[in-house]
Amino acid sequence: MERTKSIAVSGRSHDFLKLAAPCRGPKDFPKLKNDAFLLACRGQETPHVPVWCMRQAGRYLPEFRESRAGKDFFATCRSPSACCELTLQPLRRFPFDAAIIFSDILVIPQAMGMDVQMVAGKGPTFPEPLKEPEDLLLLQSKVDVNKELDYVFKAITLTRHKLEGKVPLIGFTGAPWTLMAYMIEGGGSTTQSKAKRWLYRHPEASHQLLKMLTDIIVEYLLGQVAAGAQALQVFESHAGCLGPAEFQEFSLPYLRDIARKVKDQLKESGQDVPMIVFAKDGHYGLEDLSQSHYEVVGLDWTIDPRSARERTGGKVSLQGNMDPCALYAPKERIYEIVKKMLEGFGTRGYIANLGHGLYPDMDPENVGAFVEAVHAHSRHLLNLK
Ligand code: 1CP
Repeated sequence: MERTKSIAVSGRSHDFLKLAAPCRGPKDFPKLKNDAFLLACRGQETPHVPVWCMRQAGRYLPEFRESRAGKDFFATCRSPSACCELTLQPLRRFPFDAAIIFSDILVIPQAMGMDVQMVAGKGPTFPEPLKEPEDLLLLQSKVDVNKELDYVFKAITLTRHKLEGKVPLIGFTGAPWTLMAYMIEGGGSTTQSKAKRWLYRHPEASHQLLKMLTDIIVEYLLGQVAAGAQALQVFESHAGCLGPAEFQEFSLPYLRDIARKVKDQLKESGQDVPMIVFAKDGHYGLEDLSQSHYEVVGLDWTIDPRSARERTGGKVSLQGNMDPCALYAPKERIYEIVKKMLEGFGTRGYIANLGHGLYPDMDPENVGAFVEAVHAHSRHLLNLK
């Protein structure tokens, strides 16, 4: 305990890391003060509806832009103290009910030996993407996750301490299909046609790559929990360009495998960490996703809250799904939109969020209004009960 206290108030993270590395373990962490998010993940009663935002650590915050100014994106990801600072920034401004570790989904392809750079004005770029199945031989198939991604684990441990138990810390990963798409496209794409070409032309090699990614992701998520993550989100950001049949074959089995394997392994050590699956634009898969071993299904804004509840039949908690662009509305209108959203989802088994990440040109004041509206209106609804 003594140790935890001195760590929590100590100024320099580097000293802390040297100190903490040999004794990593949940018992050393400060006691959690706000567990609304974790309770909601499990469908339990909460005093208010918990809320956080995808990309809450991001360019819309002036302090984020200042911290990141002139620094390479992936070098920032490799610095535990920088990740910790960027994770905490939004928490200093807004009463979010969860923190999400600052990192990126593309650290996995990097760990597999691929070069990924963040190009200004373009986004993440792979100078040498995978072109044909033979290229799989160039990848590191057996990745030593503890070595290659240790910097993420250090960032999580440090951040969990520095959060001082204020809110839980979410760890995350990209899902296999989404990572495969980046590795073949070499960056962002609207059609994912190069990656989809593999699905139709090279189904065996596609499965080989998806399996390889799944194994690494399982290790990676378990490492995040060991480092201190209290919930895990799996981002299938490119679900929308798959049709139902391709989703059934190339995404869903791997999403299920990840949750099952992570949970089985955690159970062995008596741990139970809620998992969230967010398949953007994957509404065709909602019924299946609600039966995939995840406690929470994240939703984008194209799904009506009531219909999402009906289609998931109370099997899971739901997270989402305000259109991020609604944050361009005046504050009174944001309150009205939040009110409708809360009334559609109900207050139980629900985590308010946006349907995707915040954009850089959004006004932090409106983000504050969104958080405030969720807390105020959900308390109002809960008091009526
Ligand atoms: O320089 C910068 O600041 C670039 C902006 C940025 C940020 C803030 C990128 C580049 N990544 C991140 C951090 C990040 N990425 C987080 C941090 C935690 C938080 O949410 O606050 C998370 C969870 C991610 C996950 C991520 N990266 C996803 C999944 C979520 C989603 O947006 O669907 C994806 C697809 C990426 C790839 C990526 N990284 C960055 C960009 C601009 C992109 C998208 C590129 C594209 O497809 O066009």
